[in-house]
Amino acid sequence: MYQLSKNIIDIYTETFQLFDKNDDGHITFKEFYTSIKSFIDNITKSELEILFFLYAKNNLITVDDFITIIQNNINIFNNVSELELISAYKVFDVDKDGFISAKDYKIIMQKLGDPISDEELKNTFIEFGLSLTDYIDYKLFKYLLRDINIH
Ligand SMILES: [Ca+2]
Ligand SMILES: [Ca+2]
Repeated sequence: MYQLSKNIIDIYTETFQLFDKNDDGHITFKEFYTSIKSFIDNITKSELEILFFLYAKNNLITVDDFITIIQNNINIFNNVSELELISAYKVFDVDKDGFISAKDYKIIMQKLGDPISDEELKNTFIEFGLSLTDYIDYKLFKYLLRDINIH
């Protein structure tokens, strides 16, 4: 059910779109810095500047550059799997209220090309130990994905 491996590019693309605050298809250093800082407190501005300027063309990062950065520099971030999990969690939380509702979950499965019916949605939530009015919080999300290899 969690076919993140074949959809990882989609997830990175969605993450890129979160970074791209003004939706112009490019990430500026300011957007890059603000977004990465929201994931990782202890990364310094100069570390991010180096990363940015290594990959940026004309001081901008495209979605392809962004995917390359994540894939090539995954170990720059101390806790990369956490970064990926948080990115994925933010993508799943479609309405950005901090929790993944049944509605969010259904929308994201459709976006990922694996649409589920209301019945399947209900059964999935039951498998998670939840009812349809419950939310998947970050802790549960992490637990659910703990054995999934997302590379
Ligand atoms: Ca932008
Ligand atoms: Ca939500």
